[in-house]
Amino acid sequence: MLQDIDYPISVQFDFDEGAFSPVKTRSDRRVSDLKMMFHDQDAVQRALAAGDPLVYQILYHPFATSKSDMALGVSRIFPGRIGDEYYMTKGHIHERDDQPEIYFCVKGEGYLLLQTAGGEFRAERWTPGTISHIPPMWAHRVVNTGSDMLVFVASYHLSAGHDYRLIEAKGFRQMLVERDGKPTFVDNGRW
Ligand code: M6P
Ligand code: ZN
Repeated sequence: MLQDIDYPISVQFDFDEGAFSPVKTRSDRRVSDLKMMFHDQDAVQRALAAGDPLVYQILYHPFATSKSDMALGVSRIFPGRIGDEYYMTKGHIHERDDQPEIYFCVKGEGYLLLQTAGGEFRAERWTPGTISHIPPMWAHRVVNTGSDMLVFVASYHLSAGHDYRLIEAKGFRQMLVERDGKPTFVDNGRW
């Protein structure tokens, strides 16, 4: 039923900008919003004192109708590190255990980290054009290991829900840190 659709049906993505318009909401995530996610807490304090830099932005648009509701998200992760650890999203698992997600890397380079509640871990290397399916019950986080912005498009069901507790408690099994100028996986001591 056309009259049930929350217009617009389409938004326009600008590949140079790494953003679409119109945007329903934009959220800024700063170091203060994910300070417990980084392993080097002294470096977190230095970053906060230096102005609490922006780590990533989420552009969001719900496509809601009376019968279905998909969400479109575009995340823009700035290049940078806290200490030796690269900027990344907080990471979450869906509240609904039957809900997957599609992530599409359009700009930049990095890794998608996936992990189950039991601690099974996977990492997928991302370059522009990589499209990843996130299965239900796998937590997901994206890490920007490049020197430019990493931009990815996300599509998921509005009812999926975000649960941050698992990742806030222990993080992912492995962290991405810079060693000799290169992104390197190291074990996370909290596991
Ligand atoms: C994608 C989607 C969003 C998510 C965002 C940032 O756009 O998965 O649902 O909010 O990435 O990820 P996080 O919420 O883990 O910080
Ligand atoms: Zn998700």
